[in-house]
Amino acid sequence: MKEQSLPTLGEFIIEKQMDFKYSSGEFSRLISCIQIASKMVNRFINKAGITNVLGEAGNRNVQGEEQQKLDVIANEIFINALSQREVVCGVASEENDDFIEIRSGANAELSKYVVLMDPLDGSSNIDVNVSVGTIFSIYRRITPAGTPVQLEDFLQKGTNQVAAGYIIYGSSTMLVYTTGNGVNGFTLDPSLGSYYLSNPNMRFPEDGKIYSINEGNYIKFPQGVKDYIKYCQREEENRPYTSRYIGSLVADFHRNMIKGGIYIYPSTSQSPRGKLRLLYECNPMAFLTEQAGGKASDGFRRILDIEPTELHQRTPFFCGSRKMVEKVEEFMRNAPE
Ligand code: AHM
Ligand code: MG
Repeated sequence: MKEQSLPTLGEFIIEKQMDFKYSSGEFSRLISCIQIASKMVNRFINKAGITNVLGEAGNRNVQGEEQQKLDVIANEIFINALSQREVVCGVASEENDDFIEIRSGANAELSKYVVLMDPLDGSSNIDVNVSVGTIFSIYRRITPAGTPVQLEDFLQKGTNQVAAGYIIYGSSTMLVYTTGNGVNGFTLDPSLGSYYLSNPNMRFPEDGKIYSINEGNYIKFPQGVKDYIKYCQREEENRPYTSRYIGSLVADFHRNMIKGGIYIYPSTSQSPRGKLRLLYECNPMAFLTEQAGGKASDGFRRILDIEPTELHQRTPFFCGSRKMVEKVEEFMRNAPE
């Protein structure tokens, strides 16, 4: 079979940079840096079963969750790559209580970008050879360049994002990102070590037939979500829908974007604000969703409009094909208190 000669991610970044007359190349370096770190993480994940990197690391993160060894490794790889290359002035991560100020070299304080990330999402799937992912969100700092980065630089509304994306470590590894001009997906050719533009201009189908939710929690869901699940299961028109839940947000999202579907992690009676974190899980996924023609909400309002107050803040999350999200919002609105 003749191989296609697709553009590499590196070529794509250079081409896009040339669209901006006064671009300094700083943003391009930042995306390149994420690309390199993702390949290092990919290498660890691919060899996980034969090296001693599976299992728990023996400590808990700020949200009280047990850290896996690979959570810690991925976190270190991304933070080191970003700080050593001096492409950002600060990083916030799911795995660190506080944001990290980066000012290791002469130019570092001049960087205008901050990154928020979940270095390895889908922790429960790490040890069992099921897809996991990295999620990242990029903002321009608000405080002046050259001064130490502040919490307010990270607590920005999702609408302020300059770029967002994810890496899915799946049956193949892909990097998918947006800078606000649509969503593009790149597949890693492991033999060449390069990402190639395999999925240009990715779009959510307007409607879909897949719903992704942890139904084991059914009894704790709000009435609107319970009603929507029953709607999905009813034999009517093009239903029942298919239920697919991997338990890795990135993987469930990726499949739904390609095939059409909805991902839901609602509030529960035990966790009224849901499980997923606004700043480095929901906002980047919401930005990608909207850029791909889908919709992302907390059941009532747009995710990207939420004014954050805490670094590790949680929110209920409904995202995917536009018509499906609108339907569940209708159930949420009409549900009795
Ligand atoms: P994590 O950041 O600790 O991995 O948690 C986030 C993950 C998502 O990827 C996934 O969709 C969800 O948690 C699964 O949670 P649950 O096991 O409660 O269904
Ligand atoms: Mg996570």
